[in-house]
Amino acid sequence: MASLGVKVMRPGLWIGLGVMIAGGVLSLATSAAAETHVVEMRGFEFFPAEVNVAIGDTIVWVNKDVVPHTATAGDGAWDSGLMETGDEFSLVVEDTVNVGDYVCTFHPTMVGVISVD
Ligand SMILES: [Cu+2]
Repeated sequence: MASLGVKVMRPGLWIGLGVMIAGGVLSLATSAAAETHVVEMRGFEFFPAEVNVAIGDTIVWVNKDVVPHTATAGDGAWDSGLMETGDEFSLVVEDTVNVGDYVCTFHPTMVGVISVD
C-alpha cells in the first residue's frame, strides 16, 4: 500500500512543478513586455503630447525647460508636484484610473494625453 501511495502522488507532484514553472515563465514574459515611455517637457509642451501605453508600463516625465512644470492628471488621480529643470517623475500605469488628459498646473495650455491599448 505504501508503494502504491508513492506512485499515486508522483504525477501530482510533477503536474504541480509544471504549473509553477509555467507560472514563472508567464510572469517573466509579462515583466519583459512592460515598457518605459519618456515624455519631455520642453518649449512649454509635453513631447510627445500623447503616449499610448499598456497596463504595467511606466511613463517618465523629464523637465527639459528652464522653468518648473508639473504633470497632473485631469481628475487629480496623480500629480508629479513641482518639477524643476532636470527633474524626473515616474508613473506606473496600474489601471485605467491613471489614463486620459493631464496638464501642467502652472501652464494650462500644456496638455497631454495617456491612452491605453
Ligand atoms: Cu508648465
